[in-house]
Amino acid sequence: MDDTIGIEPSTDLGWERITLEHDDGPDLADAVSTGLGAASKTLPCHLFYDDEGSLIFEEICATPEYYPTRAERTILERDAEKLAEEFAGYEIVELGSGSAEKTELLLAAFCERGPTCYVPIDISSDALERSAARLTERFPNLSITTIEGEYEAALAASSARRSGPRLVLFLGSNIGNFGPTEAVKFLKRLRAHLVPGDALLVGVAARGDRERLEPAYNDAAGVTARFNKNILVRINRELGGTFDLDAFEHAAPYDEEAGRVAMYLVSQRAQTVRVEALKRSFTFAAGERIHTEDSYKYGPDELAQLAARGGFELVRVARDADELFALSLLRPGA
Ligand code: AVJ
Repeated sequence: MDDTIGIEPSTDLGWERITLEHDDGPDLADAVSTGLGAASKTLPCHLFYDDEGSLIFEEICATPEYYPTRAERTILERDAEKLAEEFAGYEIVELGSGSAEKTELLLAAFCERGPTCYVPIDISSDALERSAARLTERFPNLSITTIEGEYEAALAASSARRSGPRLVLFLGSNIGNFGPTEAVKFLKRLRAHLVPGDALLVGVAARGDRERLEPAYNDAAGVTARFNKNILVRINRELGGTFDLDAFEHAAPYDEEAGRVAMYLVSQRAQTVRVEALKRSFTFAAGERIHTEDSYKYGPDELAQLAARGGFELVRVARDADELFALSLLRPGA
């Protein structure tokens, strides 16, 4: 998994691409076979982010209901200068960089001060290509190493090539895909890639009202529903699946106690779906659900606790005026 399968020194100045193996082909087949074969059907949420899914996610961020992106942007706009001053000369590594539109606010402040290295990590090669093209064009003194791969393998690859102190960005509430136990485990593994002097900036949406959260994950224009169903589209295209997209409905209830929005695809009738590449069929009862994502909300205090258990010390927290979102600056603990 963590073998580098391609390093391509760029023809474009200051841009290098690293490609690691990740979930297409056999990995996708395995994930689907295991997930749909389970008593309680589930599919891992990273399957959303093929090239098409990454574009749909950008559409979600622009819907009036999905507030986390805008809330985080207001914090970054306000704090970019301060962060650039504090971390000038650090290499910036980003987990799940996507379009890197918010990161661009930070990079502008860093590049203003001097040459900057940026290492975006994502599983969508298109998202990496588009963002790197845009950023190298805008910032002549930015050097970029894109790493296509999953978080941990990509982090390992980035660690092997580190050139100095690093600021790791884990923005956009991506940590919310982990429940508390997995979040702590993930932070511990992340901690192992950092050294004293490095820093971690985590952005996460706080707990909130059902009235705000449920529409954010079930927008009126149906973009989130399309995003959710993109998993089925992928299975149909990449594995010869026969999912009827109209026979599944998107659902995203908020569990107030857990502080979690869970996304499901709900079978609208009893049905059997064939997945040719697996030589397997899956039966669904009417109302049976496929669990496709958890999106936990963590307030700053909760995040500080998770961070402490994961081996980090909280330096400070920045919040937007409505306290919908928090950016926590962490340092690896001793
Ligand atoms: C990218 C994981 C942060 O959980 O809010 C958005 C993904 N899913 N709408 C989130 C998502 C449905 C998003 N994260």
